[in-house]
Amino acid sequence: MTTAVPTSRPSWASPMNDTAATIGSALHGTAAKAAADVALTITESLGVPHLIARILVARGVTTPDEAGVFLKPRLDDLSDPFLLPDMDKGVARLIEAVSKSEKICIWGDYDADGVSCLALMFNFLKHLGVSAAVHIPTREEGYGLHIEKIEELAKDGVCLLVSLDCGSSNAEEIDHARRLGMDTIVIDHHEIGSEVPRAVAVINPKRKDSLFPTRDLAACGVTFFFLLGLRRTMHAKGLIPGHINLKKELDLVTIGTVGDMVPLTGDNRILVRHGMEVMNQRPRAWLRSMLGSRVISKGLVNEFALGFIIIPRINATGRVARPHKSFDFLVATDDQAALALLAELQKANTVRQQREKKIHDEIVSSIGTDGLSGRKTIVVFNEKWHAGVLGIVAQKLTERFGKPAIVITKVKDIWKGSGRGGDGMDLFEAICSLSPLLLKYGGHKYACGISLNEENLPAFAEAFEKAVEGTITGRKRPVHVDTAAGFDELTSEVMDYLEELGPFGIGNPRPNLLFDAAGINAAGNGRTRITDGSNRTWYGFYAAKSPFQKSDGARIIASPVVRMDFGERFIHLNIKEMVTE
Ligand SMILES: [Mn+2]
Repeated sequence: MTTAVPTSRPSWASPMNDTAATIGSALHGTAAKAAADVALTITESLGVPHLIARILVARGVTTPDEAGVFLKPRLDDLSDPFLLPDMDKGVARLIEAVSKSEKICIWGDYDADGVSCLALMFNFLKHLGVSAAVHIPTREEGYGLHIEKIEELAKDGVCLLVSLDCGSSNAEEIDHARRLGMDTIVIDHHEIGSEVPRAVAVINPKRKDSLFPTRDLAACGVTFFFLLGLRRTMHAKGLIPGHINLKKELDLVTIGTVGDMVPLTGDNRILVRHGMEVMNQRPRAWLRSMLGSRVISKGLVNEFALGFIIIPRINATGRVARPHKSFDFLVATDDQAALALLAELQKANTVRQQREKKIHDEIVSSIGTDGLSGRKTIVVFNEKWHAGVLGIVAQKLTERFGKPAIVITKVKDIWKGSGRGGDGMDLFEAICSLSPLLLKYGGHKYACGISLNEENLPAFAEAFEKAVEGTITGRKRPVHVDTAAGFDELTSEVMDYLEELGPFGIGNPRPNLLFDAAGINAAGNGRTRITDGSNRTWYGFYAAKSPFQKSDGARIIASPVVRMDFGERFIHLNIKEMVTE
């Protein structure tokens, strides 16, 4: 019962392309009447403004109870960890390893989600007096479990391997580990085939037999639920003296959850909401270093700080240096150590930006400013490009030219590429249809990774162009609208309530409202002046590519935000779409 179309990127990220608006409601007749009734009941029983109630209904809320949970989600509202498959087996095996003092290795991934999982698990084991070995493969080694390293770990006497944010597609490696006397617990969230690896436990909400309500957890979410289950079981058995505080670990869960771009709904929203609170109230050493050195300028940790400052820095070490630095940073307990590690992260981030810019500029100058105007796709390759930044470069090309882009480089003897798709097409579907030309491939609707042999490069570029030509619908992603609203509904109280609908991001974008404006004018400096029916003036910002015509009346889709100007609160309208016909 929602008219909202989730965006593929956070609502606070770069402005969306000008798109055809879906104005008006998809709800008609009895459905619309039912929605209006629910909104009224929510307003009456909770005393929330009617506009807020309508937005809640647009986001799938059907009762006042659900509305209450949405506005004030408690950690107690999190799903039961034991609804995840194999949870009991995984918990039992880890407890056995701890009680027998077995050597444990935790194996992760080099991105923000992978590193956060490791930090979560490491911190918990440290509480239990266990010092686990930590392995993070570099990009050169490649994602996932590897036979060579597993053999090395076996020689070192590791009995239990905990595979975090990876492992779901490593059946062979896990079999090999078992033959060497090493058990494996997989804690992951990647798609998993019908053949589940024969590990002691494969804890993954995407398993077909999973009963867990939130299918789209990031791996750090799965890890957090594992730790909740582990803590509960250890308490019941009297194995933990005192209390282990897991709430303070929610900063890590937030980094991985936002970093992996999973929808901020259900359990994810609860985790990130409380994670933001934890970060603002009790920043740990890693965050104190960022606040103290003004990498985050104000003392305000929000969606913007996460998406544009924190996560890119955590990711940068895995792209251009050693991912271990980010892990060390996140588990640091000493302020001096955190500060020194921050300097390394900052350096990695600068290098990352430089490499990205160099490749991007090179591509743009080679394909021309029109982005190969005759073609629907951009496929470019060069053996000198650095593999760690290809995805970001592809993203920028897609945003700039509005075409799916795949950027490919040579790693050892094979060519590896990273792609981003555009509106109105399914990138993964297009790639699947080209599998005969590829060695490996993976991804989803908007992003993919591929590897192929050199001789197939030109054929792949041609075949990709054809595949996309066939699938592209030409339909642009519509701007979502939660509900129509009146200007007189934009009160200070409503603005406070709007923030309670956050944290905003993928799956939970900032509300967009449809207004009837009496007049619209350009007001200089990119600002737009809007006059409402009562002749009041509002200001907004319209990030359109083409300037709009002055108009005596228009419907606008806008997201209201509070801005501080000269110490005063102003309601500012971020205009997403203008409908002037
Ligand atoms: Mn992940």
